[in-house]
Amino acid sequence: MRAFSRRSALQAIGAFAGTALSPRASFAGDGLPVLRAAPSKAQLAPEGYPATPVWAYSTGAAGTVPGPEIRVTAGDRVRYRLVNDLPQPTAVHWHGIRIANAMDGAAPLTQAAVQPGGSFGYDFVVPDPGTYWYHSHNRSAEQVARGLAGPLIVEDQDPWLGEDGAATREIVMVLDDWLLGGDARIVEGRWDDLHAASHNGRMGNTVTVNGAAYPELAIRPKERVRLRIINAATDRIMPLSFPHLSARVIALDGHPVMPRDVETLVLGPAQRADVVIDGRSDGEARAALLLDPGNGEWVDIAGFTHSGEALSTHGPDVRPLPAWRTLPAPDLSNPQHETLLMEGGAMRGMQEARYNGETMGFRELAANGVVWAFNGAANDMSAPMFSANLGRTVQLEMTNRSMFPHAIHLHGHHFTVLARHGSANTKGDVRDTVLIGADETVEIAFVADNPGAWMIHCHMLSHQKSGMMGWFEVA
Ligand SMILES: [Cu+2]
Repeated sequence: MRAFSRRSALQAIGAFAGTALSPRASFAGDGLPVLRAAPSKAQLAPEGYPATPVWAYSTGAAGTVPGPEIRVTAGDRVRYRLVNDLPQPTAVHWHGIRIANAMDGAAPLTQAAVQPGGSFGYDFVVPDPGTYWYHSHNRSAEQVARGLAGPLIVEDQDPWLGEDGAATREIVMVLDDWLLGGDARIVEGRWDDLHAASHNGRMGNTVTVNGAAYPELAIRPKERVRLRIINAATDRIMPLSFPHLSARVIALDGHPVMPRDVETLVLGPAQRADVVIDGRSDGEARAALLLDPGNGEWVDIAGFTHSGEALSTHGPDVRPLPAWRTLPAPDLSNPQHETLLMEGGAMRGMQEARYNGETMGFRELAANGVVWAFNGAANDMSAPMFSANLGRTVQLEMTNRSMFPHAIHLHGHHFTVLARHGSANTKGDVRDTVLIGADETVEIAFVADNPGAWMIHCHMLSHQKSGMMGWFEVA
């Protein structure tokens, strides 16, 4: 999968450049800080290759990939005026935030996409701490692939960093997957590739961490660090491994879990994990972050280079994150039962499905760019898949009858995984995006406590585009 080889120049410690809110932030006429979406350039491939033309967010200076880090504290308001300087309509979705419906950015359901030259004011409160991200939610298979994504970090009101057993420092790691040609330009003209869409989606050939290929991150021996890892890829599932670093997961999709050892961390598109690592104590100078590109051959996508004095401020146990106090527990005594059936894709195509109000056969669907369906309908936005009364617990059984995994994302809510299904899920985990393997069924439950029209879709954006999208209503 590697288009570009690691070069020794990149091994230098400090090659990594983090993102931060620009001190030169600009403001719109209404006083909102500007979040601009515009063409830009980024050095995605190793030095020596040309910079890649991208579409990127900025809050003042030139656009970067990933977009500028937005960092707030739980309970804070986030306010931005999205200014669209792209050649296409766009909208921003604040992924995983249990947000007011009108601010969800899920075009065309919760707002009309913002036309080129236009703008839209986002103003919302973030209720829950955790690791989130923001990204384009219009033509997102193309717009996210072009770079429109950035980290959104919500700090807890209660302290954790620096406490007994916690980390002393954190590193945000936005992982992405780019399909680049030999000139380091994003491969064009394949946005409607039905072959890719009916398989695992549009796979890249260059994995970046914070917009750089093969960065080296500096840590100290024994140093305990919290990694906030975000899979911003459009379609790539990322199995990750952290040999020699005693990795333990402390949160998934922003929500705390009891710290647990992790050998292989599988992050589907849009999923996040907070992972505590301890720097090596064996005198070795480097540890790798490894990724399995799908063939079982683990590749080195970033390094942790150890230098300086050992920093041992902790025992073996990891301090759990403070619990959320904001999420109602599902009432499973009398839930509203709903089902989601996923069908289609290569090797097990659909006989027929409803699309645009018509029942179509396989060939006609494909001619319309459709190869997947939810409950027998493809991208049906005419009516909700189900409606729940405000405050009702919904128990949703999701069955994947296809040969490919899917990363199902519910907007506006976090849900509890009710049972262990497949290798990727653990009973009781609270998430906003769940991986469902081929021929697996996953049951989740959530309290429908957020009124509005909420999208539910596969976050493999090639799948979303080609049929795996719908919505549910809370009223
Ligand atoms: Cu999918």
